Amino acid sequence: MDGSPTRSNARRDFYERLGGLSMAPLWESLHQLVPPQPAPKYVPAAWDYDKVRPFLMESGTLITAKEAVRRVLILENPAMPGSACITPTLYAGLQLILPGEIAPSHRHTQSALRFIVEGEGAYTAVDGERTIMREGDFVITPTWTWHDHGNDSSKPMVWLDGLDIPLVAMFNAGFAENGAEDEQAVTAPVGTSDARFASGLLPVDWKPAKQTSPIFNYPYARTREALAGLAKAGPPDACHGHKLRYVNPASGGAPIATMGTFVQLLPKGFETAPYRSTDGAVFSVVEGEGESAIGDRTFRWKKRDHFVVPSWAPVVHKASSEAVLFSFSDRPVQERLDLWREDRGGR
Ligand code: GTQ
Repeated sequence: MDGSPTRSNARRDFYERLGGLSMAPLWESLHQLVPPQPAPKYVPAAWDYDKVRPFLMESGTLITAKEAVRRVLILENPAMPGSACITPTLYAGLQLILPGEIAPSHRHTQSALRFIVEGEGAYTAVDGERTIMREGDFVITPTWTWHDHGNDSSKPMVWLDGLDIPLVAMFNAGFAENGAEDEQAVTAPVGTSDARFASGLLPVDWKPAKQTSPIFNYPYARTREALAGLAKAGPPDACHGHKLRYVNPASGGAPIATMGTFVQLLPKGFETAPYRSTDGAVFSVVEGEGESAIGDRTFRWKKRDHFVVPSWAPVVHKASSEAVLFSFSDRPVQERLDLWREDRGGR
């Protein structure tokens, strides 16, 4: 009887009538709903900066930063067209600000990170304090903080925007508002947060109000020094090379509650052991050249290129010159939910 045409016709008829009640049979989708291991519906992909940059510059001739509010070209996962997602939980884009331009003040519940790809001297203001940005700086715009960007330098500035837009959308927890003025009032001198929070010291009676870091610029000069020191101090990790995570000094956790950020130094000629983890990650190449095998694809990369590694896809990085990679993922969220797993292949 099982599998007979009569039986399958009866089932189809049953499903159809059941659908009328907004119900469905679990047994037809159980395997997909509870997979034996992650089976992401998005794919590895890479963006070559030599191909991307002309489009960025062309966008600068078509719309001003002010009119666009944020003049950004979204890095969209090729398997999720129209979604504005690079992974199902993360958004990434490349933002351009030309000399003299302003991206007006607004705030939203989505948190943002900036990783500076090209240029020097533009600022981001966060809740009344500006920071001047340089290549390789990692800057955060925590949830619900006022932020505007401006470029007082003589060159275009490009940075990688990483936001938790898809996560916030999944929770339907998005709120946003525009500032009364394009540029918010400056209420603290440049360097205030750095002086108060970035030296392994905290103001004596200061208590954190939220999970996000009180430091909002992690300058590359310091990051690079830490990586160089780490490389001198001991051998590279088999799977990661010399890898560090950015940290909120007040909590030991990630600087942003929803996104983890990482930076790793790969010595010249180093090849990482195959590694996978449940957090899909977006990479920005800061220095050097090499290639990454991600699942069954291999991408060559150099300074300013970007690529995405899906959840649970095995990855092997090979550096043909000494290389530095910045990356971000939803790892802190997965850790909070006791979901995060890695597979070091026994290393
Ligand atoms: O700078 O506020 O790439 O709100 C996307 C949404 C940047 C920003 C993006 C945003 C921003």
